[in-house]
Parts: sequence; C-alpha cells; structure tokens
Amino acid sequence: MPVRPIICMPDPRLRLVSKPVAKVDDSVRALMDDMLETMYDAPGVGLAAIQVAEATRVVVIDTAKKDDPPAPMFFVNPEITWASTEKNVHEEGCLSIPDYYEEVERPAKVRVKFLDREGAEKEIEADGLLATCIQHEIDHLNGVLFIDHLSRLKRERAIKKFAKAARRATEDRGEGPEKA
Ligand code: GNR
Ligand code: NI
Repeated sequence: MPVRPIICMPDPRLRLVSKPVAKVDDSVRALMDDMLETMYDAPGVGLAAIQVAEATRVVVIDTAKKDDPPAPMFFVNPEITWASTEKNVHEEGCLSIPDYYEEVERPAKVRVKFLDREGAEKEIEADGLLATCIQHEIDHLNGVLFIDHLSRLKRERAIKKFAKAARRATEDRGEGPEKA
C-alpha cells in the first residue's frame, strides 16, 4: 500500500505529539518509502508521519528543483540543535491544510541532528527552502501547524474555513444535523 491517504484539518490527530522511534528497522524504512511515494504523488516537498496517521517522529523531504533528479532525505527523531537569529519569510502551504498559503517567518538557518535511514546519527546545517521545510515538518511532530505562526486573526479565519468545509462534507454524507 504505497500511497497512503493524507489526513487534513480539522482532524485532531494533527495535534498529537509523535513518539520517538526506538530503532530504525525495516518497518520504519517501509513507512518512509510509503511517505515518500505519498509526498511525490501529492505533490509536496516534505511530509511528516502524522500526516499519514502514524504518530512517530519520521520525516521525508525532497526540495530538489523540478528539472533536477530526485533527492529524497529521511529524518528520524530530528531535533533542532541551533537556529540563526537571522529570520527568513517564506510562503508556506501544507498538504493537511489544502489550498491555503501564507507567509511565515522562521529562523533562516538551522542545524538539525537526526538518525538516517540506517539509524546512524547525522547533523546537517540547512538554509533556504530546506530550512523552512524541516522546521515545518518538526512542528508537525509536535502537533504544531504553520497556521499557528500566523496572527490570531489569520489563524482563526483559516480554522473557520476548514471547520465549515468539514461540516459540509458530513452533511453531504447525510450524517449532519437534520435541516429544518
Ligand atoms: O509541500 C509543501 N510545501 C511547503 C512549502 C513551504 C513550506 C513548507 C512546505 S511543506 C509542504 C508539505 C507539507 O505539508 N509538509 O508537512
Ligand atoms: Ni505540512
């Protein structure tokens, strides 16, 4: 089952704090492979395991440009060990918050410690889109969404928009309240 369904707002599982991976074994690698296929299919540049309803600290990212060869990256138990005081503003979107885009300010550069696909400890320094993306994905592992970084007014507008869409979907299935 390679491409898995992506869960969307207002699914409460997006607010879970994901559990650390104890050992990078074949089942973790199988999850990462499914996540990568799901991300390429969407398409997106990053995906956290909770977006496919697995509350474990696993992230896949590929920020390669369209005409360059694929460059998948795998992060298990990623942790930010340093963040620049210099900030960067980037327009963000999220596969779990469809068709909603806003500018978010985050540290421009970060260092990230993680386990790779083989379970070896690595540390990288990221800037540009990769820095933005890895911070967005680590937020997911902590139940944080990019709308949480927006002004309260913008965040509440986004939440309302998705609550309304979800209500309409249940009504369309005949599960909603009786209409007068
Ligand atoms: O595909 C994605 N694009 C993106 C653009 C700017 C900042 C972050 C991202 S991540 C997003 C995919 C996603 O929802 N990952 O969790
Ligand atoms: Ni996201």
